[in-house]
Amino acid sequence: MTDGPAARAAALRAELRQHDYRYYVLNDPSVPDAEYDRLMRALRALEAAHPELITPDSPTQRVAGAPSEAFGEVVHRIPMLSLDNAFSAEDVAAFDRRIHERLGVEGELDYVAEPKLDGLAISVIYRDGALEQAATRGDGVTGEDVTANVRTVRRVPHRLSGRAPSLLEARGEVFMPLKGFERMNARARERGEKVFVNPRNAAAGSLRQLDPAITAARPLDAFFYGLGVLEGEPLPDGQARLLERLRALGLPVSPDVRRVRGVAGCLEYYRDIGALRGALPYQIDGVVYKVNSRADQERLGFVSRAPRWAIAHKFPAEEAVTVVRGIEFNVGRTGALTPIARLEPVFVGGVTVSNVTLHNIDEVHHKDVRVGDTVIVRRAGDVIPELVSVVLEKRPMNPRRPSEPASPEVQLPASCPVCGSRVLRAEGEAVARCTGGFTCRAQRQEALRHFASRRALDIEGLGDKVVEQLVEHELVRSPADLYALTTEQLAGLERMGEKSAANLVAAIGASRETTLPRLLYGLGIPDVGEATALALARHFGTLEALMAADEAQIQQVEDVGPVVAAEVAAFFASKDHRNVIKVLRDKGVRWPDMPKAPGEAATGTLAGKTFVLTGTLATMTREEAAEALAARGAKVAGSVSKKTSYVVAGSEAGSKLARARELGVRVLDEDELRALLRG
Ligand code: 5U1
Repeated sequence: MTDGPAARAAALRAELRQHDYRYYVLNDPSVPDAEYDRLMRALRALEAAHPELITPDSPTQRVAGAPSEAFGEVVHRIPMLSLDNAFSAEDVAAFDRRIHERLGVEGELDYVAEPKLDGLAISVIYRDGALEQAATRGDGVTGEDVTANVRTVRRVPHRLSGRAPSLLEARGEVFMPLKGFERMNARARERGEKVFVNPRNAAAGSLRQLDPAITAARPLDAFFYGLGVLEGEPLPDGQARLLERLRALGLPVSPDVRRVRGVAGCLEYYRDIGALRGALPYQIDGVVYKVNSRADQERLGFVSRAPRWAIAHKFPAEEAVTVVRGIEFNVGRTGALTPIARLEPVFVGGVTVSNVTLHNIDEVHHKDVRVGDTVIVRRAGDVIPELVSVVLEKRPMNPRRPSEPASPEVQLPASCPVCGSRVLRAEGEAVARCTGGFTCRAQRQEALRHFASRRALDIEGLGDKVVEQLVEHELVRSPADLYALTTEQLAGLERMGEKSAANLVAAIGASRETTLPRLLYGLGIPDVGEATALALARHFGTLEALMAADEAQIQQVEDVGPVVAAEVAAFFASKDHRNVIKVLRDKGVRWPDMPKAPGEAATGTLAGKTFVLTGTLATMTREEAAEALAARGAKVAGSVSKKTSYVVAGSEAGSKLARARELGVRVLDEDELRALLRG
């Protein structure tokens, strides 16, 4: 179907208006900002190509956000502007070039760089030092009177400090700090109430409450960064001085603003704040650069609704909209079935995402994800992409019964999609498992992959593709079969030459000399990670002693509870598993006995060191990192104190990172952690 430009413009306008209404009036947007920006760009491009199609009420022609009729109206003495956006270093360079050209100056310019808070813009008027009125931006010309609500925001002073000007209109942003946002949503979830999709909407929804008592109960905060009107004292000569003055008057100003020089200084700030973003206590979506000199600002002036002397440099969008093409179930090493949404590939957070895990069937039902749904996908920093929510308005409906969705609710399969064995879900457990055990190809594959992994038997060259083929051609059924493989058999596999086959046989051979903790970890006993494997090995000293132990004896091991003890006992009770161990031995796999040393002080390269892990690591889970550290004798603690030796900070690290900085505790990134683990 090829709609004409007029029809396309009308459709885009209708969709943008609908989004404006949900965003500005209901504080409940159904799509991320990036999607809104995309629609707006499409409409702008269409209007640029067909100027006859521009209508005065087109969303491209005004600042969205008509004030709600529920509040009194405030006409701003000076319109509240918005900012143009830069999305790349080139955009920033072009902004700086335009300024040089307009001012007719050369050399590096003096800028003030500030975090761009993801909140709600407000104007606050103080007369003779007393808070008189607060208003939202609204459409930039007329806002809503939210004085009673802003009075409840603790950091916004009711009286200014020191000698106050006769009239001050300060402009800034009301926002909800992340901790408060999470706490508020957790409480709402407990009570079965509606949760906010992000801190910005939570801030907007909280400030635009008709009952100020509700606003007062919400954890709001504010930072100020601009000026509307100032009477009774001279205007500061630039942005840096303005911020100093606002601070001196007792208004909160972001502690993260910085004076920078030229494009290079701006971009350095962008990188620094970007790296710190996950550790900041509030959400930001970019940074703002402002020409510092007020005289220069005045000469530069404004264009339509934005100043020429300032620009927002946005971070890459962390949320995007895409479509679910299918929902499949992956079978893992322990048989756990994990629903995976296959997506129309989408670029988000700097990478293309085609799959997201939905964790378990409860999560699928909770989010009510169905095939064909339009969904919001999020990838923040290096965090694994997640499916945030379904855009229900876009759900395809059954053409014959329009009140019913076209796709049915996703059901847990009754049988394993790989081997056809029965799928069981134990009472009270979120996870459903294939009961096929080693007869299931998927489980065999995952078990082999795990057995060969670096922290288990460490067989170099036994990658996913090789494992897949070994299982498919039935060359290997259990890890013990690996030790009977010949160069000829391996050379017959796809993409495997004589040389790599010989190398792999050699690597398998070399893995025969191993340790008891590595073997125990590599066997893939459910819930036994590296640290538990080490504790079991230390406690029992030999595999025979562990295999002879009952649940009660296994529970004697430090940090082993009844659930893990039951898993370990059940694993060794299995005839198949005992046989695998026997064949491993027969094929020459050796592990020296461990010195039995219950209660002995930890040994290892990191003995005596205390680590705290925070944020998300890119190449391992926090549990894996903790196990690897424990296996090297380190202690892993939950909170940072002066006694902490290192804090390992992944992306989105929060208060623990801030605390480490406060106490001067050494902070490691993931590469440094890996180096320590190796060393
Ligand atoms: N930090 C900051 N955010 N922000 C938003 N400064 C800033 N300035 C703005 C806006 C809309 O506008 C003025 C430059 C007009």
